[in-house]
Amino acid sequence: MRAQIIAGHGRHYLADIGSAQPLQAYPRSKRSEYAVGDWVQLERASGDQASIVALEERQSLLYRSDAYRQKLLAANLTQLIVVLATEPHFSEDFLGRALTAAGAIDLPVQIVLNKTDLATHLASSQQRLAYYAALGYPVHALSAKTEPAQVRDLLQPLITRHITLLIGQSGMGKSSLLNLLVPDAQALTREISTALGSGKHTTTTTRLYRLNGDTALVDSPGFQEFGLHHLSKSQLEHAFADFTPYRGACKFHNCRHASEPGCAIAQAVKEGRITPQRQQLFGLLLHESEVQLT
Ligand SMILES: Nc1nc2c(ncn2[C@@H]2O[C@H](COP(=O)(O)OP(=O)(O)O)[C@@H](O)[C@H]2O)c(=O)[nH]1
Ligand SMILES: [Mg+2]
Ligand SMILES: [Zn+2]
Repeated sequence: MRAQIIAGHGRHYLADIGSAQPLQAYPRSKRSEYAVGDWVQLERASGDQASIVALEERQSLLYRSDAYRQKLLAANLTQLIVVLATEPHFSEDFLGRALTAAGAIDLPVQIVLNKTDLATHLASSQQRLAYYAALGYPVHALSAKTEPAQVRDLLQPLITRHITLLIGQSGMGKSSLLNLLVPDAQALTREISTALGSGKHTTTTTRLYRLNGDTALVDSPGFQEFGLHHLSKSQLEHAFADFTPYRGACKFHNCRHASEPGCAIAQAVKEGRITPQRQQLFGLLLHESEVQLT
């Protein structure tokens, strides 16, 4: 029977088979790891228990990694929404890493700037995002708290017929947006936590909420480290949209775009066309990609 993984906790997964109650699903092989969003084949054991016997080919897989291992974020996504806020101050390092992870697998990204009602840092936040808007990332400024109806009207068409991952540092408003878009999200969240026995770990679990047949939202927990050790230099270059106009323009073909003579990226930074933060992030990510301890 075909099912979709909607949550997981250790080696214990919840699989949606379309009917009311998801099944408790366990991998057959010790080594298998599944991501929320994966389509699998189940064999029912007893009651609501099932074994996962096969994994369907993934259309996409988003993950982060440190030097030791990969951490699957979600599979079969068609879009990423990065949720930022005017307060607390959002990290451009986090935003850049999310854009890079998505860009490396050609996953479209939308940026949401939440909490526009907190006016003190609104203008500066929008200014920080203007650079990304100019790169072609759609930026939507909104307030989940004070304008829920407008937010629903704005986001609903953007997520329809998409499998969208909401990603962001904690406190930015992911759950608030989810609650606006998924009417029974809180009840569903409780059901999932109960079914997984992960009550204490609700904030560390990624969950998929199906809105209808071809629309779903995936809520992810905030996490501290967004490592991208798995990306190669050429994948990084591919994911940096602001580097694209300068491809092949550096003097040395193996240029690291730091301080080499004749670097077209360094020149663009000097002329104010690329921000120094983006050049620094590239250097950091390139360094990570070279630290392979496995
Ligand atoms: N002022 C203001 N607060 C908001 C807004 N959206 C969410 N919050 C608050 O920000 C905090 C974090 O929101 P939450 O949705 O839990 O963020 P998450 O950690 O990203 O899931 C909560 O106290 C929310 O009530 C907003 O538009 N304006
Ligand atoms: Mg949350
Ligand atoms: Zn260069």
